[in-house]
Amino acid sequence: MDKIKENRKIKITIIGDKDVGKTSILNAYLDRNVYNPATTIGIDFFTQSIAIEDQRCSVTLWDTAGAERFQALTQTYLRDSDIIIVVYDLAKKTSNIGFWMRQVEQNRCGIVGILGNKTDLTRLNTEHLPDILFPWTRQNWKIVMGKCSSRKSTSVKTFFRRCLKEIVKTDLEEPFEMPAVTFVGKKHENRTCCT
Ligand SMILES: Nc1nc2c(ncn2[C@@H]2O[C@H](COP(=O)(O)OP(=O)(O)OP(=O)(O)O)[C@@H](O)[C@H]2O)c(=O)[nH]1
Ligand SMILES: [Mg+2]
Repeated sequence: MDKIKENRKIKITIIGDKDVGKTSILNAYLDRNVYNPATTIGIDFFTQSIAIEDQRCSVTLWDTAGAERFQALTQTYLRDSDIIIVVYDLAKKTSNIGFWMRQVEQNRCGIVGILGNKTDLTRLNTEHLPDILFPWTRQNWKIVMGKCSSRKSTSVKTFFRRCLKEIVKTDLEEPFEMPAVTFVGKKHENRTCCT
């Protein structure tokens, strides 16, 4: 229970194709009113202090660039992430989630968020995501799925909160331990299989 009072450090990294809205989502989450951000070059980061349940959390948010030439750099920032959020564009026919999940699987992280952005536009994506995600569902992580629009900051905040709650919940889960086996009863010394 002492854990609850500590300041929990949480690293969130946001990835996905260029222009899906990663920076816009972070701007919405942090209440920064930037509507058309410049394309991300390399990497950006922001920090935030937030309370989830009774747990105080210092959150570092890493915003990566979707452009292909930055993919090696993005991979290095995925390391040690507690939460990786894969963003895709609901206004595009295909999501490219398979590609990003292959980047995710090379890292250990507790929570993977799959976030469809641009709900304010006409939805063109008709993919059945559970089928796409099926190869990864047996991994040792939790998948949190949701949709948002960076134009509607509450939708973004709700999704991030869901992911953060999962982390705090996981922290509180006691590790499973096999109970020590003790045999109670009379000792049968010199017993053989036939006696
Ligand atoms: N309609 C609408 N447009 C959005 C939304 N989110 C982002 N956009 C627009 O999509 C474009 C790309 O947004 P960014 O946030 O720069 O995308 P990004 O994923 O960070 O792109 P890179 O940094 O290049 O990887 C911009 O013109 C945004 O204004 C949304 O929810 N709705
Ligand atoms: Mg960006």
